[in-house]
Amino acid sequence: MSIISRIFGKEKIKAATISLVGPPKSGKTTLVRYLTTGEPVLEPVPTTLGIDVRKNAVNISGWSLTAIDTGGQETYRQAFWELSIQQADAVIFVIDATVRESTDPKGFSLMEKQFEYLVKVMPEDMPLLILLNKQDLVDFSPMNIEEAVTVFPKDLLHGRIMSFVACSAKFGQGVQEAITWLIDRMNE
Ligand SMILES: Nc1nc2c(ncn2[C@@H]2O[C@H](COP(=O)(O)OP(=O)(O)OP(=O)(O)O)[C@@H](O)[C@H]2O)c(=O)[nH]1
Ligand SMILES: [Mg+2]
Repeated sequence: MSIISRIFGKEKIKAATISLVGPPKSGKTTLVRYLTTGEPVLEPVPTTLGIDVRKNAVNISGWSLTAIDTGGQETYRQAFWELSIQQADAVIFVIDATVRESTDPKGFSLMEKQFEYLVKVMPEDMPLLILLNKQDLVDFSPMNIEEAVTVFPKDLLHGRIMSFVACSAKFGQGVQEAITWLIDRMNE
């Protein structure tokens, strides 16, 4: 991992870059907004057109984390995901946990296809966090971790440094757990 350590005055701050990828409208930009403001994101955010490499940095537990927010549409996947991952120390794959094969077959198969692409282009030793987002939409019984484990092919996850976290980027539930997992991997 290419973690950069910098010295700011006497305090040592470690910096890392996190690539956010995943299907369109899964909540990547909402997550960035929640992380940078610490407030619920009640208004919809604009669709990401391409890649957003503005310095979306947050300081947590001695780390300065910069998010690269990547558009989820297929054209942006083809153009930017690999580039986004190449700049990163870890990847978060954000999914809308209410999208199931039975209720939204198109959305589900896009997610599967994009995940297969992701594991092809990301290094095997790069930490991968799969976020099961939109847990606040309880009326849709969003996928929990138990179900997600059956959805993601085991052979694609085998040997990877990875985890699932259920969250709501909109309200922040589970976000702390997600970031803690990533920081723990960085500290290793
Ligand atoms: N209920 C709920 N809605 C969410 C959550 N996260 C995102 N959304 C909504 O989902 C929609 C899409 O969110 P974005 O953050 O723009 O999704 P994205 O993954 O960045 O989408 P692209 O930029 O197109 O790839 C918006 O209307 C958000 O308000 C969540 O945790 N819960
Ligand atoms: Mg976006």
